[in-house]
Amino acid sequence: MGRLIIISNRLPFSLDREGDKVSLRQSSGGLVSAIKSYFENTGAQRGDLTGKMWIGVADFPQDDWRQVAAAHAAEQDFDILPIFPDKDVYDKYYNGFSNSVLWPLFHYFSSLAEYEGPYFDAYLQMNQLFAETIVPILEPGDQVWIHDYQLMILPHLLRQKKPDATIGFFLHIPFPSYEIFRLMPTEWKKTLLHGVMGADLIGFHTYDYVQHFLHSVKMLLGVDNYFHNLQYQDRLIRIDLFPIGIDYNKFHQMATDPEVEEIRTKIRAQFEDRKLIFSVDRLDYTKGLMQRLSGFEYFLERYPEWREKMVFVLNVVPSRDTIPAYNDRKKQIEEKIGTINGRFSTISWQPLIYRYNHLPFKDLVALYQAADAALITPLRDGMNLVAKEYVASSLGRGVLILSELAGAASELSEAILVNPTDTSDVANSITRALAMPLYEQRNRISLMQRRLQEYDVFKWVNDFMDQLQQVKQEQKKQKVKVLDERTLTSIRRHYQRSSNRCLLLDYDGTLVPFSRIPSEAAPDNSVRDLLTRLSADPKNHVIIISGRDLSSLDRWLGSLPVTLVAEHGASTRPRNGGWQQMVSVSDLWKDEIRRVMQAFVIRCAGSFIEEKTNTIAWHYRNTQTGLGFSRSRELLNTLSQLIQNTTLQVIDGNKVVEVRISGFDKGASALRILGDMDPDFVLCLGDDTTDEDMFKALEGEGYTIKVNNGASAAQYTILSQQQVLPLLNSLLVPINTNTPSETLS
Ligand code: GDG
Repeated sequence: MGRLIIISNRLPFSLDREGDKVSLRQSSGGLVSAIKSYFENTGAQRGDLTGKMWIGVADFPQDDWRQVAAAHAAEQDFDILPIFPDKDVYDKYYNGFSNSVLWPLFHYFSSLAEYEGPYFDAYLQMNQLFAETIVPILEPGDQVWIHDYQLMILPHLLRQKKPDATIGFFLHIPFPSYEIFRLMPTEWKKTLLHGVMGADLIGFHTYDYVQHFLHSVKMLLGVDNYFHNLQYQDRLIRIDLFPIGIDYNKFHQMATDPEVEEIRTKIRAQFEDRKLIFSVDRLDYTKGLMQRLSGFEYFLERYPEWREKMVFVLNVVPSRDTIPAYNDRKKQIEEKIGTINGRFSTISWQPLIYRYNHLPFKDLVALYQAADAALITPLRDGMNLVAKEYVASSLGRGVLILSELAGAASELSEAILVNPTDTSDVANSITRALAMPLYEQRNRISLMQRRLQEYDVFKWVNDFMDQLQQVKQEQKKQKVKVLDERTLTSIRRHYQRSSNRCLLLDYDGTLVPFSRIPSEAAPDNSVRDLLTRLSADPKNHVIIISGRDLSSLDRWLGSLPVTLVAEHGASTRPRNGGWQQMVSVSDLWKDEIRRVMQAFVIRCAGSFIEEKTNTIAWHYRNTQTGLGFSRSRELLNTLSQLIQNTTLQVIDGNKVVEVRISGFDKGASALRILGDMDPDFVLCLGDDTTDEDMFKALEGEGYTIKVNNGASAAQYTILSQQQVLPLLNSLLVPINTNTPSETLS
C-alpha cells in the first residue's frame, strides 16, 4: 500500500499567462501521453495505490503556479510537486548534458556529443536537487518510478538515503551498444550506470537495449547477469523489456467522434482523389527528416506517374530550438522542402505541404485517419508512439511505412519496414504503400491493431509495477543473513541429531586463504587435521568440491578419506575409490582459447594461464587492479564471442576468467552426490561465483553459507575465511541437547 510517484524531468503541463489570467496547457510527448492516460483511467484498476503524484521541473514561474495550484488540486486526481531550479544549472543540465551529450550519443550521433565538464557537474547537481526534493516526502510503501535519461543518477541518490525504497527506472530512448556508450569519459559512464543501478527494476523498450545495457554493466562494473537479474552491492536488480504501449481505445474510438469526422471529411475533400502521405515528428535530427525528404524527392523523380496524384503533409513540431544542432537543421529542412516543391510543383499541385506547429489532438487523429500512408522514418528512436497511434486510429485502411531503426519496428512487423538512409528503399516503399490493395492494408492493420490493443499503456504500466513488486518480494526472500550464534547453535544441534551427514566444502578462499600463486595454496596442518577428524566420524561424508585440477587436489588431499571433486565436477574421486573422468571429449578446443589468453598475458603484466585437464584459466590476481579488471572484461567479451555455438562456457570468477565444458558446475555435481546418499544433514560452504551454483542447487536441501560479504544465493554469510575452521571445528564439540532448538528455515 502506498503512492505511485512519477518522476520525470518535466511536469505533464505548462502554464500560459495572458495578462492576469494563468491557464494550464497539457504538454505533448510520449511519456506524458502514456502516464497521463494511465492516471486518468486507473482509479479502480490498482486498488493497492493510495495516491498518485508527479514530480518534475516547472517551466513556469513560481507565482503562476501559486495562482493555479488550488484549482489543479481540485480538478485532477494526482498531486503535483514542481521543482524550481536555478536557470543556469538547469540549462547546462537539460540543453547541455541531457540533450547535447546523452541524447546524441544514445541515438548514435556520437559526433554531436559535447563532452563539457560543467554539463556533467550540472547534471549531478540537478539529480541531487531532485533527490533533496523527494527524500523528505517519501513514505514507506511508496513506489517511485523515475523516467528517462535526464535522471539516470537519481535512483542511486534516493537509494543512499532510503535503502529500502521501491524504485523503478525506465529509459525511453535507446540504450546504445557498448562501443558507443564507452565513448563517454570513464568517470561519467560509470557514474551513470552506478546511478541507474540504484533502482530495483530497470526497464527498456526492446530486447536489444536490454542486452546493450547488460553488456555495459558487465564491461564497466564487472557484474554479470543471470536471466536478466543482477546482484549489485548486495541487492537483486532486474533488467527487462517493457515496450511502451498507447491508450489504444482513446485513438480507436475517435473513429466515431463527430468533430474528428468533420475535420477528416474536410481534409479528404481538400485533396480530392489524391493520395495522402502524412508524417508528424518533433524537430529532431534523430527523426531523419532530411533523409525522408531525399527519399521522397527520389520517389517523385523515379515514379513520375505519381506526380499530381499524391500529396505529402509533413508536420514538424517545434522542439529544443535553443540548441544550435536543432536550429541549423530547421533551416536545412525548410530549404530542402523549398527545393522539392520548386522542382516538382505545377500550377494546380504542390507535392509537399509543410507545417511547423503543434497540431490540436483532434486534427492529429483526423490526419492519421485521412492518410493513405504514414511515413515514419527516424534514424533512431527509442520506440516511436506516432507509428502506434497511426495504426490505432486507422479505420481499417492505410499503410505504415516505418524505419527499421525505431524500437516500434520490433512489434509492428506488418508495417513496410525501411532503412531510413536508403533513399531508393524509401522511394520504393512509398510506391508499394500507395499501390497496396485494400484487402492487404486491412489485413496488416488489423493484425497490428490487435497487438496494440492487447499491450496498451495500462498494461505497460501495470506490467512494470507488478514486476517492481515482484523484485521487492524476491529481495526480501534473498536477503543473506550474517550467521549468528543462535543459528550456529541450531546448526550444531541438527548436526548432532543426524546420522548421515554431507559436508560440501569449497577449497580456495574457503578452507584455505587465497594465495598469490595457485600452486602454493597447499593445506596446512590445521586444515588437514580438521578434515581428518571430521571424516573419522562414520556418520560424516566430507566432499571437497573445487575448481582446482585433479593433480593438485590429489597431491594435497589424496591421502584423506574424503571425496574430491576437481574442475567443478569434470573429475571426481570417491572417498574409497580412484579418480573418474566425467568428460570424454577431446581437448583440442583448448588450443584456440590458450592462444587468446596468451595474448592477454602479454598485454597484462602479472597475469598468467593455469591449465587443467578440462578447463583453462587466466588469473589476474597479481596484476595492477584497474588494468587487470579492465583486461578481464575484454577477455570475457572476446571469449564469449569465440565460444558461441560450442559446448564451452566462460566463467567470470574471483580474479580469474575460466573456460570449461558446460554441463559441469558445482551445483550439478553437488546434486549428483546428494542423490547417491540421501543425507539428513547438509552443510555447504563456499566463497566464489562458481559456489553460487551450489547454493542455488541446494536451496531447501540444507544449510548454505557464503564466506565473505556480498550478494549471494546462500542462506547465511560469515564475514571472513578465518571463521571457516572455527565453525567446522565447533561441529565436533558436543553441546547440551536439552535446550529446545531453533529452526532455520
Ligand atoms: C520519447 C522517445 C518513445 C507529436 N506531435 C504532436 C503530438 N505529438 C505526440 C504524439 C506522440 C508524442 O507526441 C510523440 O511521441 P514519440 O514516441 O514519437 O517521441 P518522444 O516524445 O521523443 O518520446 C520515443 C517515447 O519517449 C515513449 O517512450 O517512443 O522513442 O524518444 O504521442 O501523438 N500531439 C499533438 N499534436 C502534435 O502536433 N496533439
